[in-house]
Amino acid sequence: LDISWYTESMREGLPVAILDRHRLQEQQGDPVEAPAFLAASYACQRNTPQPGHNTLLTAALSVLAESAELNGDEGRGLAFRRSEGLLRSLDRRVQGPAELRGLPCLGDHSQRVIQDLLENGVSSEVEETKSSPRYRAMKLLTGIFGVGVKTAKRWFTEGICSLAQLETSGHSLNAAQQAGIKYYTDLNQPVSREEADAVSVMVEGVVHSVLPGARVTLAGGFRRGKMSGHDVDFLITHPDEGKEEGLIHKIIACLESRGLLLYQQTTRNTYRESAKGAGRPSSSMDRFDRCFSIFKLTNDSSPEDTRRAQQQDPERVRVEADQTGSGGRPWRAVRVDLVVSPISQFAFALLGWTGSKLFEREMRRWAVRERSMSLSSHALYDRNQERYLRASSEEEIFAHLGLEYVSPTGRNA
Ligand code: DCT
Ligand code: MG
Repeated sequence: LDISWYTESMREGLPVAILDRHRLQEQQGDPVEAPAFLAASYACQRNTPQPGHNTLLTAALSVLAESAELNGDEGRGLAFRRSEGLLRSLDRRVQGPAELRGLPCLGDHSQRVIQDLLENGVSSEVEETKSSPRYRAMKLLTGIFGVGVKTAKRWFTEGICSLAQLETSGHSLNAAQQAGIKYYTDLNQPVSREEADAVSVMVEGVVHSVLPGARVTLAGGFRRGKMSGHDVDFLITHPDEGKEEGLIHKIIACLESRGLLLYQQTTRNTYRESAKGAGRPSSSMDRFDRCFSIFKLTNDSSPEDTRRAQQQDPERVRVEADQTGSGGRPWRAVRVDLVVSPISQFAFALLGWTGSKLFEREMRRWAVRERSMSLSSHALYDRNQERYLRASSEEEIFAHLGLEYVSPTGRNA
């Protein structure tokens, strides 16, 4: 098998053609050295389960990607994320570097790291990164809700490496950052699947009480089958277009009246279809009515308990949520994102909010480069036909893009 041709074809996204050629060569009796793995070049063409069969490699590449992202080096971060995504999609454990020959997405740097890991079980670069003061400080500072890379970088340059140093620095913090400091420990502890289910019951109870018939869908990592996450993402809609208008404010008011919110910041929908078509494919996810919030989740709120409590007496949930108390307090803070979409955009919103970030990014890249289309979490625009393509399910969006459907649990690139 001609590896350079194979790699080239993968880059073009033609795995089927390769398999055909492979079959043809076999029929003609050519000696064929079967590659150890076959993988298409775009993450959205692959099935990527969680956590995959190569967690030693993917965890290491994820550290390097994160370190690059924390340095503000997006390009380098993306290269490591692509390698990480490719390795997670492989259907068995990689035995040695030779098996990776010809695979797409693996740059020289990633390959060196992988070789180190496969040969020595550890990569000195990854270990050095993890223990570097800069990486540790940037991780700590961006771990504060409301603090992005730019702010953290500025603080780090001023010598701030800890929460204590930040607090004595005299910097004035905005409301989000103040909440971020207040609930720092809770918000940096992963949210479990069970906690996400308990939050789902709370959100469903509130949404249905303010707008019967509205639909609540768990999105983000939990929809992809992850067992833990940094937050819980919900997408909310109503089958009658227009009924969802103003819904976010009613939800927030109800959550607040029940004492379930520790912090919330709501942003208004600013999305309008343009007659001239979608502009640059947008990666910004903030054009829906959206609420970034911190929920107060009581310790005993298993999904069943919460459901029963709400059915019997919604007030009980409120009263319990009010029992604060330092140390051994009966609740924890959990990050929750609520997004409201009109039903006409729901399939796009669901696709966008299910992720992973790399999967979404690759889908948008595929759309532009391979189909001359712009995909966002609001719409799909065909630049050749100069019109929007409608879809009422994720399956239809994949079909418009000429992609084989990948179920949410396969989108963990
Ligand atoms: N998203 C995206 N691009 C971004 C941010 C988010 O496409 N820049 C999408 C993909 C996932 C979804 O929004 C929710 O975002 P997160 O909660 O950050 O991601 P997650 O996959 O749910 O990760 P976690 O499990 O850690 O919450
Ligand atoms: Mg999430």
